Amino acid sequence: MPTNATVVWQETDRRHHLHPFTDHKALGEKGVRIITRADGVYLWDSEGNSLLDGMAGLWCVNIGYGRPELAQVAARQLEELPYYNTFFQSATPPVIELSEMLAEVTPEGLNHVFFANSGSEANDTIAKMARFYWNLMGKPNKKTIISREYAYHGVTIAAASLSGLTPMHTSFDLPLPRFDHVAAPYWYKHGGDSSPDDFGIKAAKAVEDRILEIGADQVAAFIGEPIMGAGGAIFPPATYWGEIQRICREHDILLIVDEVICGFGRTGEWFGCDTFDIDPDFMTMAKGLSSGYMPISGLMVHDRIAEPIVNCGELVHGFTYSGHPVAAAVAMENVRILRDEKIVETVGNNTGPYLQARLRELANHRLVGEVRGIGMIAGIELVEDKASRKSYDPGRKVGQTCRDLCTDNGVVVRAVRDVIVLSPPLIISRDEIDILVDTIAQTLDETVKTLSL
Ligand code: PXG
Repeated sequence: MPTNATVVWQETDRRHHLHPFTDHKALGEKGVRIITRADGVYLWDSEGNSLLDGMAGLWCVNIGYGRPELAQVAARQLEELPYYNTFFQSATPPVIELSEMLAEVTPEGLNHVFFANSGSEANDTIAKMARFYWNLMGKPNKKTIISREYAYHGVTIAAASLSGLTPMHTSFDLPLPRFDHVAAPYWYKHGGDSSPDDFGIKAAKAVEDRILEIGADQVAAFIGEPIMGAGGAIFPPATYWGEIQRICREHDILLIVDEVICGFGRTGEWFGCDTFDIDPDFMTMAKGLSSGYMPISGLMVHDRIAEPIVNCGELVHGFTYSGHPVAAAVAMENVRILRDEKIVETVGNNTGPYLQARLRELANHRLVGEVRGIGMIAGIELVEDKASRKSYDPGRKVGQTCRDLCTDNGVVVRAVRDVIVLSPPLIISRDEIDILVDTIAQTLDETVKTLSL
């Protein structure tokens, strides 16, 4: 039986709280899980159960929970200057210093940053900036942004239009005009008999074909996550990004890289752009920028396109909390910890390869079609038939069942369709990785039994 406090919270939540991406009727019947505290890679719920957080919250708590330095920095900033804005020729020290720090850690040429509060706001801002840029360049017809199926770029009206997950469109009559989508570089599902390298080239060619179909003079930009996260941990073949970059340059199309998940160490390098050798015009960052301790996001702008934006009059855009000083101070401390404690390097050459090697042991399990991943991000695709890569009927809810059993066994993972997705805090130790992987292995067996597969 749940405790009294849990029951009261659940009842109050049911009465008053609307949740994101939630079937409220189903939640009301089940009762919400209430997380009350966290430390390192562990969460505790209101019933005192501990859970190893294999998702770092929502792909964001890169430095792990409970770092007192971030709380102290926030408290100091709240006392000294809790708020001032960055409009009307003003700024605050944390936002200025964070801007410099971000120019240093991001790839060369990305030297200007605009701040927002969420990944969605940052991507909406980029959609506007791309329009602004081409208007300034005297090419006002260049307005279409090409994105991909399975993409997740957020939920505001432009970001949801950029996203390629169809359920996000149907409820809201989206996408807006001039947001277009092409096939994703999802080799396991769509690669057929092609080698991954050949398929990477083919998937990039789909972008070029669409550009030619629409007319390059109509296309503003292409946007992509280096590794697709919420769409199911989809890893591009090695040939993909180089070809995408060549195509964008050749057709004079801006290249936007959404690093909301990959950024700040998740791949074992600072950014997905470092992992895949991408030289973008815009880069979106959020989540790992503050390890989720405060809401903050940003978009980095390359020198080559900042020039007209900086020199051509007013940028008529901004949020009350663009560059919030407390969020900026916390983000700076977070980036300092990632840098000084060499957390990204540890993921790159120690714990990341260890996690990936341990996960590959699951590849022989009869449910597992593919294990894919790098650094601290991975997907385990569950299939009915390994040889033909055939998926289970979605009605059987194989992924969801496995995820729920993982939670019962003390480990939080995501299920996207039948892909079990992992994105643990970057500070996870080898012993904790063993617990995570061993629990998933055991749960795969339980999934087979529970569903009589
Ligand atoms: N870009 C990417 C690549 C993301 O993953 C966003 C933009 C939007 O960020 P905000 O801060 O507006 O949420 C995201 C967010 C999931 C899940 O279920 C993933 C995200 C958000 C919520 C849930 O995997 N990613």
